[in-house]
Amino acid sequence: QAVERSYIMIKPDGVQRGLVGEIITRFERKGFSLKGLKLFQAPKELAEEHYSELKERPFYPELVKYIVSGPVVCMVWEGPGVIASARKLIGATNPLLAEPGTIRGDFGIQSGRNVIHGSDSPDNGEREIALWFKEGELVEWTRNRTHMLAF
Ligand code: DAT
Ligand code: MG
Repeated sequence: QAVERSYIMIKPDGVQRGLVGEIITRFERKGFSLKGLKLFQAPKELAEEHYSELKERPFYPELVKYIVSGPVVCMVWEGPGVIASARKLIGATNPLLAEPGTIRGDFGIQSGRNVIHGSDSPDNGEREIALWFKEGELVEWTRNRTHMLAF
């Protein structure tokens, strides 16, 4: 599995509900490496750009309002296959349909308040990381995997 980076963001409802620690714990214990982390109040233009692919959807204006309604936690997680794996940890877009055991399945009931974002492809991951993080905000380090991996 190729080493990838995913842009993971705890949305304002996740922050307000006190789920930050719980969510970080799930990525940490899975074994991925945290490369960037910040609490951030997004400006409207950034939220619009982040979701620009959804511009024509009826829920787009509400979605942008929701993302800027309070601080978000921006993260970069790195590891083999992290894009697909993170989406599994996160669960389906609609929390009502998301499996129990996933973040959305455990903590939500509405698509419009689904707690967390995760990149859907390596290319989008890099696009989103460049959008949300400035040069110098990411830390280059290697997690010691001696006790985690068989090689
Ligand atoms: P995901 O976040 O699972 O990648 P997406 O990229 O299709 O889902 O949509 C981005 C966000 O837009 C999603 O997290 C919540 C919101 N959204 C999507 N579909 C919606 C809908 N039918 N009603 C309200 N919000 C929706
Ligand atoms: Mg998406």
